[in-house]
Amino acid sequence: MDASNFTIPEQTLDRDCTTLSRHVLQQLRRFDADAQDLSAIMNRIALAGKLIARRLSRAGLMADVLGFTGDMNVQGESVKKMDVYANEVFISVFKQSGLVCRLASEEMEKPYYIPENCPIGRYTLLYDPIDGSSNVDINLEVGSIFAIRQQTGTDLAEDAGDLLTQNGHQQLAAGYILYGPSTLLVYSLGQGVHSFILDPSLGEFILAQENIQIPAHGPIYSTNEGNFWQWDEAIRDYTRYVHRHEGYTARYSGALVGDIHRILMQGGVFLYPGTAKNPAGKLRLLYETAPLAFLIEQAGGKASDGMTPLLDLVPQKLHQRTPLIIGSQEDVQLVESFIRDRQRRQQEEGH
Ligand code: FDP
Repeated sequence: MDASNFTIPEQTLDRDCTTLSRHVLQQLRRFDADAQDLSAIMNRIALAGKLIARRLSRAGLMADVLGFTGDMNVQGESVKKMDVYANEVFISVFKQSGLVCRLASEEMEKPYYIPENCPIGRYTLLYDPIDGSSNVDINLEVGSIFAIRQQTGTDLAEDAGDLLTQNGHQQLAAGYILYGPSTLLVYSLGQGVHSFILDPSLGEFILAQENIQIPAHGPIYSTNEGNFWQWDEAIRDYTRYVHRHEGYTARYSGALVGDIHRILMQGGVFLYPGTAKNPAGKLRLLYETAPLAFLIEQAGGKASDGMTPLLDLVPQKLHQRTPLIIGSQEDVQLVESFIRDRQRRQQEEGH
């Protein structure tokens, strides 16, 4: 038999063996207890992703998966059954894991404490269990967003005060899981951005792409233009600009994770600016915008609230919202230039 026949299975095997936990250890280039912890935390996040993906794939066939619970969450939004399920999945995979001491999600008013993990697990998991939940009932893509932070202080008062002293640079890792035609996990430990695809036959996330770089400029602008008349004039000016110039195309799926993933791969900008009714916009700093900003910056992109780099923002409250302009360097800079111009003109006019 020709010896070259052996090279293909070897390559395939090598690829199939690069699982998420192995990749984390390779990235950290150490095997100490902290590295093992981070690898184990990522493994648990992956397990949560698998459980959520499994339920989503059968949602239409099972009772009590789709639709609303009838309750409102802490943000005043109607809660979907999938939001509750996914939130609890993250809690259950971390209970008795010895890994994280606190979990904070946009679905819970206060963090969920796991005191038995506290002497060992000094980490906090911040997450949005189902992002883009309006897509769940119509079988379109949704996502989960996560970030890992080191807990500082004892937090005996259980008010998570230390989270209100940290900016986004202090995230140890961040990423998202995209539940689309395949289930994709994209993460960064602060050393580049890497994607994994869930291989259902193995039940493992397998490395798909390492060191993803976002294009410096791209054609896509992604925003809910239904809010046009509620936006500040600067954002309206930017939107008029892309309408009048060639080379731009609009894409907006209603699920932030899906829209961000498209921009990560193809370039462009996602905008969720403030509106007249909600000047801070809709998206949450700790669970959505800071993790995504960490990831996109690691891929060579840029993220801001229009004025300040997103990762410099320190929340004043747990569920703080922030405007978000994120994506390719040049496209984010273009949006920011419209904001600065408008402010300069307002100052000149003495507003
Ligand atoms: P959803 O409320 O459906 O969970 O996270 C909030 C989010 O979705 C994003 O995923 C999405 O980009 C955005 O809100 C959609 O909001 P609008 O309907 O206001 O455009």
